Amino acid sequence: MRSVALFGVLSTFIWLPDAIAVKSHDFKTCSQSGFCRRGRALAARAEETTSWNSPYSIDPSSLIFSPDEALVSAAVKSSLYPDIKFSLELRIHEDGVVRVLMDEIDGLKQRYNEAADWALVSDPRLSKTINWTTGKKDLRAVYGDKKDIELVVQYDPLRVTLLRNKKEQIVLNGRGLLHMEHFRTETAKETSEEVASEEGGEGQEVLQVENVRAWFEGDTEDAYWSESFSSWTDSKPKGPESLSLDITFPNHGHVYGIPQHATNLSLPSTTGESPSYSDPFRLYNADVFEYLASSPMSLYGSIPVMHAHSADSTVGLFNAVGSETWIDISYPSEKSTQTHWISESGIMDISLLPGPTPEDVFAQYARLTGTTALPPHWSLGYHQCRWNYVSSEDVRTVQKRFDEEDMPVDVFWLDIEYAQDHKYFIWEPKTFPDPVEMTNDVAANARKMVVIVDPHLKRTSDYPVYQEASDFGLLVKPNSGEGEYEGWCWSGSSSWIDHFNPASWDWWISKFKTTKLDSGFSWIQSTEDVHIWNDMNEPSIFNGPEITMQKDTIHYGGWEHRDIHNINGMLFHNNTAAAVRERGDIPKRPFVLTRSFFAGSQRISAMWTGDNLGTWEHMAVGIKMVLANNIAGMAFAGSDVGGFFGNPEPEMLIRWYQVGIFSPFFRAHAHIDTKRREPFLLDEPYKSIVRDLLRLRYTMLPIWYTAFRENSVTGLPIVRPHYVVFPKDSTGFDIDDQFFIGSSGILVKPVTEKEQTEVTVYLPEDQVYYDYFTQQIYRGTNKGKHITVPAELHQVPVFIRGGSILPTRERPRRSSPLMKYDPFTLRVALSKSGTARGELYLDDGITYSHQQGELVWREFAAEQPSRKTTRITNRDLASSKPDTAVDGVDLVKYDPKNAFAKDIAEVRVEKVVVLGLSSKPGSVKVDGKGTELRWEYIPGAAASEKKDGAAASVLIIKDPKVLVTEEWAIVIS
Ligand code: NBV
Repeated sequence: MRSVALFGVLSTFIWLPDAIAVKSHDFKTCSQSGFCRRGRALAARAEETTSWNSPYSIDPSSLIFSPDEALVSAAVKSSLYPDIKFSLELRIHEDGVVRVLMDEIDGLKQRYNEAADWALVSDPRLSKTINWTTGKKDLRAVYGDKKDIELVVQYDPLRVTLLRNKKEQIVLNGRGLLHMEHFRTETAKETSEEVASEEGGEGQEVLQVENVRAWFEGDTEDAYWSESFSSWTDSKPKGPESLSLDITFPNHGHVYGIPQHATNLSLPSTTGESPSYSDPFRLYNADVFEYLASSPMSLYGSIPVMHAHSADSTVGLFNAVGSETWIDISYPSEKSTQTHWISESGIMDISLLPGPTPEDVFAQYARLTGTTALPPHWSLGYHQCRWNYVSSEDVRTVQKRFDEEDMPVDVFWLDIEYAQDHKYFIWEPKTFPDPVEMTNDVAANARKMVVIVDPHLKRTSDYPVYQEASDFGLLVKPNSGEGEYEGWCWSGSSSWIDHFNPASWDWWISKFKTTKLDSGFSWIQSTEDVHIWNDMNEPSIFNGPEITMQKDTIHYGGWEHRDIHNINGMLFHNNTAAAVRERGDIPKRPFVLTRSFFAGSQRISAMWTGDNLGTWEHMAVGIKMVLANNIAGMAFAGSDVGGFFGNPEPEMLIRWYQVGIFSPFFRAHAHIDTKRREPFLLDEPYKSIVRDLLRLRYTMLPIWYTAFRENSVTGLPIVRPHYVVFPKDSTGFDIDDQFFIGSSGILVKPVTEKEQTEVTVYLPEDQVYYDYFTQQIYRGTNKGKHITVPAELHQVPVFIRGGSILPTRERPRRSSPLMKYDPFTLRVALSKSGTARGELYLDDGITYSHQQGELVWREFAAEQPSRKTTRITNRDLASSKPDTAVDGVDLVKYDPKNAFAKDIAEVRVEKVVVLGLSSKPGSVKVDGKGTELRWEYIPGAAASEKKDGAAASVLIIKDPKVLVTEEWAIVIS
């Protein structure tokens, strides 16, 4: 066993900037993981053999169709093991998604089959319009509105192909790498050999079978029955049970997704020349100390969802698997992608998302696993964190300093040192003698606190949370299946709650109650203004293999940790979020930040990219990681601003704030050994630059919140890479350093390199783009175009796509709730043809009343009814889209005069700025009112202008006396 004390000391208190190095030896490579080795060896043998054929086939006589034909099942056999039975099931969903399930039947054991139960938001609705045609060689279904999708299930060898317009989109087992290792007994091989020699004549035949098996499976039983890594041995009581499957996209040259990895958005090949990408991408939630900025290694969370993209179409794939999974990617040509998925255990449960547009794929994935619940509005503000604010006085001082410097902030965070002996919930009385008063002082400025609750429970009887969990038998069990699993973490000797055990759910929820319970501990030392941070939930265990839990530990239902490892962190943060939501009289939206996550985590929590380094590379890769998480549905994402490790110089810190203000989740955080770096500590001019950046974030909160609403309904990402917005523009397919915010039309390219004074920005279309700050015009072309723009330290390149209307709130406030009644500014950025549109979504930002229709959702539009007239209108959107859901709840009760709308009835538009008018107007009036409005016109280029860098004309309409919640039209003529 490693030296626990030494690890603690090293990882906690020493950070050597010159010796940044991931401890690679702590984590397995594919060649150190038995099943990955076997999977890759299988692929290598297939590659070498021209006559390679998959041994798996369907018995056509076994096909059974459900009455409506949406579901078909069949018996599958492997020619290598004729006695072993497998089942295949295909389900076609209403939206065209195809779910492919395969399992071993009547095996010696049961494969883990509950991953989808945790990941899926509900039971998908099956199609009612499928008609299968059974042929001699295959089974086919043609479906879709245009009857352009075809699913072909070939019998022998088994192969599943999804086509659109006769073009192959996704092929399963096209390369014959499918291998579901059946359960066997350790002595099985010897027995067959014995039989062979005893039975003489038949011996030859048996040996031949053995040879064929060896040809397919290898002949060494490599790591079948136990496996060692470093000083640990995995007892593998179930023996081999891995699943290998090749998934090919014959007509798609780019794949994206499968977070979390520190890598490019367009995923690099893992089978090519690059020494950094010689291993497959790995999904095995892990606490990787000082992770590399470019690597296929695992990180804290896993979402097995992938997009495959070409200018023709986008398709997706969701693999509901909770065990360790490795994914090889190769690009046999510029236009095609091969992937090979190797999982340690679990059934096959793969959903093919037919697209054909990125929007469709997001919707299809959202129907499976859900969307981000609308978070509390304040959580889109700025979060100030550090390991650690050391006392309640420290918190008060930090708050005071923000206020003295007029810097907005919404949330102060407390890391593990608030807790006595790292017994979470229990305040250290010496440093935090008055937690409720402290929280109230923060709340007095309409701010919140977020406090960390890690999953390791100190094993001591004076810690009621541990003691209760132990008494109720809620803890994970060691491999014997008896007693309590014990490991080492911040709290020393610790145990972990088994959140797979339903009995733990209500109990965990009760721990967060802020009132006294009849029996048991509850957190009376907290208030409803305290929200929660779940860290270390991979789970991170200092003395465990790969810093996590032994795979043979036992969870509820007798499942091994190996089966559920990647799901484990999600259950913890989901139950925490339920607890935070339910602790008061009125359910309020919880904010829970999680480090570990899985498919479905988006429904309830935000994530961050863990312990990044204070380097430019990490700053840059953080953007790509946040984009990848957005692709995979986990949209409420961000990276530690400033870098967790290290002491960023002011230039780096400023650039990092420029990244942070454009991340869905915006938090500054720092390691305990770093120097204090709160923005108020900066010297001038840096301090003022950061103040302006913080204010810019707050100005744009309406845009962010509107993007969150859209994401919560459609699954469309909050930050969007180019291929999502311009799926036909192949130049954008590799771009991951600039992105759009929601549907707002904002394009951002943060600077992530030292000493930059200008940057190149790609404009993907023949449209005008306005510099957000200078209003200069840049004009893209149909083929796309690169422009170079200034990017001095105080400048972050932000553009408004012509045709957008941005609602902002420009009055500086201390925190976002204080902006509730502030007036709006509308920036109308006319398109080259003189039109524009934008949306604004608002609700109380705290409760669930929006699900009862208490909301305001407006559309602003600019049109040119005649050459000389521009009309800017505001109309209600919610009532014109009565079937539109928010948070998955239909707006059946929507009434434009709802309580929230009444509450903000007086909120007005204080300024309208129109960019790109072609000439000075003669008059500006509110339609139906005779009086001329106050306005000012600064002559400049029209939206149709093609000269880059020219300043656009700007019309500023001052206080037009129009309300946000009312219909009106402003006529410029
Ligand atoms: O709780 C301490 C840290 C936390 O600040 C950080 O954000 C987490 O990612 N935590 C990890 C544990 C130890 C890090 C070395």
